[in-house]
Amino acid sequence: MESNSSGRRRFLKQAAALAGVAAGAGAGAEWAARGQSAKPEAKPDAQANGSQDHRELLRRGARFSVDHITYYTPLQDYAGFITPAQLHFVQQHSSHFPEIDAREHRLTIHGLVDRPLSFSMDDLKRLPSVSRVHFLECQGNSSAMIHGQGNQNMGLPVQHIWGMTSSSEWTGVPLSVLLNEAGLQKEASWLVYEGADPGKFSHTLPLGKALDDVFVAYGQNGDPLRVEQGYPIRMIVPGWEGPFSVKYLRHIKVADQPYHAWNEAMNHSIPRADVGGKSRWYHFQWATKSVITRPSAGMKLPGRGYVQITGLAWSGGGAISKVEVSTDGGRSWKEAKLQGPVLPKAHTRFTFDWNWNGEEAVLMSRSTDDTGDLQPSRPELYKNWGIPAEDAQKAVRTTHFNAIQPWKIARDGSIQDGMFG
Ligand SMILES: Nc1nc2c(c(=O)[nH]1)N[C@H]1C(S)=C(S)[C@@H](COP(=O)(O)O)O[C@H]1N2
Ligand SMILES: [Mo]
Repeated sequence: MESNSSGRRRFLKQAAALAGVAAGAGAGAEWAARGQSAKPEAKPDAQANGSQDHRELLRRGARFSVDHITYYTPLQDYAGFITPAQLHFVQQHSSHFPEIDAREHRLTIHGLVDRPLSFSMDDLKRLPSVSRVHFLECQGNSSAMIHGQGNQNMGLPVQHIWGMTSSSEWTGVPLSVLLNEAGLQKEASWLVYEGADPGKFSHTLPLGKALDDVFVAYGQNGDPLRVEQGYPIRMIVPGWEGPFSVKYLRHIKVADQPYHAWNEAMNHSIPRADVGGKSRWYHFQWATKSVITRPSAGMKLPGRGYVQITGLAWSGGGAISKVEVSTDGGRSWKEAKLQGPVLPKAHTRFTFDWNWNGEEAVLMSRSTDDTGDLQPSRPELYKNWGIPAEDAQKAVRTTHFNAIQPWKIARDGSIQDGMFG
């Protein structure tokens, strides 16, 4: 035990050093290269159950590579605060989606428990359930790299910049119910859990969050989960970065320390100037964000006059309490209307009445959540993160990005991404 744990510490130190080197040598470049190797005309085997129109919308932004499948939600093309399931974004770290026979699928709970357990889908559906609306968001969504100069996404619609977030009503069993069934031992303090996809996508979670509001979902907007969203079951970790919500969930191990699965320690670590260029592994909860989805980049205003501005706001910390809109690049702000229901850790729709006078304009939204957290501008965010001013124009790989999004409107009504000038 003694030698094991010191061995583990040694391993962690080496892993830390490696993560630092890998990130310094350009984990961002690797990410970008993946994007460039994309073949948007390719089609996955598992297909959305949507209409032809919906499929067309998704295909526009799809990216595929040997180890990665990405679909972006067309945020500009739906109303309300629930993302139609067939438009949900997809971030899959394997070449294809697993085809799982739900009748055979089992979820096991083992490790520091009194009774290791194995649940069938029928077992899970017999247990007390909850239905809750929550957003999911990839840790890389809307990041500086996506906006960066020379990046292929530059000037494309909001879908390609902000479309790695979606909101659904998820139904499932609270994880606390399952863990209580298994009986937690007193050293239990962390979970590590694994999906049944080819890459065995795994993640770590502190027990406090697991017992708070996490659940194992089998329903999405009243239907079974889509294959792309983790059929037959996935973890839902409300308000936290996407990778915590492991799809195709099959094993949960209760442990007394965090694990550092590949995607946590390597793939999803980021170098941070404010901690001396070291890599930071965990980011947990999303801060508050908002974005105007209409009008937005790639669209054209038909002429001066009335325009409804609309968008989405959310926070991993709670419910949205206020959204403000600026039409003059942040010089003045006015409060937008929130379309109910306004739910914690869920997208909230806002609207704002505007009369365009035909002159150049810069539209922005900024959200405040019920903990008082205010969405920062990009310079404010970089200041918080200790990113030097001379680097601020560079497309640094800053995941967990929540800066205010400017949309620049020209006199002819055309609209562009104004994040970098
Ligand atoms: N099993 C499994 N779970 C996973 C992933 C994966 O590749 N495999 N991707 C993670 C990441 S990085 C994100 S952002 C979310 C995306 O969920 P979605 O594909 O349902 O939108 O799932 C997470 N859970
Ligand atoms: Mo992600």
